[in-house]
Amino acid sequence: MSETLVDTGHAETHCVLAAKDFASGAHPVWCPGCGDFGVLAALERGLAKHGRPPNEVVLVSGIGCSSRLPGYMSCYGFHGVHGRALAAASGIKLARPDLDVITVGGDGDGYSIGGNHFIHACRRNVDMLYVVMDNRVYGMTKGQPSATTEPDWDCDIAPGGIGLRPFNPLALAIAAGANFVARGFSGDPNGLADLIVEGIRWPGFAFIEVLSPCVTFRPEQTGWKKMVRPAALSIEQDRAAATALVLGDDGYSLGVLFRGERAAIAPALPPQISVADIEREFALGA
Ligand SMILES: Cc1ncc(C[n+]2csc(CCOP(=O)(O)OP(=O)(O)O)c2C)c(N)n1
Ligand code: SF4
Repeated sequence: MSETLVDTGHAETHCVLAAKDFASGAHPVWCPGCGDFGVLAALERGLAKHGRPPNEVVLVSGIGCSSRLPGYMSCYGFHGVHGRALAAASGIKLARPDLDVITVGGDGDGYSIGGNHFIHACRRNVDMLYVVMDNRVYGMTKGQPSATTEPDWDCDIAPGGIGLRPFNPLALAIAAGANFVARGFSGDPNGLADLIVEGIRWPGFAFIEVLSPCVTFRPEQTGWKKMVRPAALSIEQDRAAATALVLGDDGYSLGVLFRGERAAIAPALPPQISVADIEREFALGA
């Protein structure tokens, strides 16, 4: 791996990398055919293309099949509690703005139990990337409806469907203040890798909603490959127009749907503090 230093305000290393440099070697326990395999491949390819070495990247997740992903990659990782990944990621980015921080997880983790944190992460606009593997179901706990499940999806826990309107994560992200909003598909790992590179580099909170089928509890989602298509339009700056665009969309348009330029929270590196400094601060009688 050859290295060059580029001037980005922080000391950032840029290298020639391959996707395999980000593979941990651990074999995923996901069901054969799970969409999350495609997202893993896209992250490995995207990070290699982005060019920062594994020791300058942190992957953060909550709980769920999709949230296992950091264990399958070679870089720093934080596997937290259910629905609280974005809080941990924000703290990591504020303490270490020199690192690239990427949060990954599922729709249950990010939109149901973590819905409040999602909205406020968009509002705070901390400079990081959030990738949600949306399969419109809680896969890990065997198939309960989530915040994005269709109202008429019939399952054991809700015969005939839950009858509730699913929420639209892209509209929510744009309205709450995210700076970059895109949709990808696990069946197109190269297209998703490009979105990941752009999302990492875009200043502020970047959100990529990924259609990632759960072949075990939602086998009909394998049909998504026939429904997805490139988005006809992408909106810059105008949040009202972008919200109207994503609300009017059928949910299968892929690509960057919105780019904004709200001021991002991207603090300078805090001063280095040693353990001795902290001990002095707390010394009794000092
Ligand atoms: C506080 C808490 N509540 C509930 C659970 C049980 N639980 C584990 S994973 C999960 C849902 C995961 O769904 P999703 O984020 O969509 O991920 P998927 O498994 O579909 O990838 C739930 C409810 C938990 N671990 N912690
Ligand atoms: S249960 Fe669904 S989400 Fe979980 S690994 Fe299997 S296919 Fe993937």
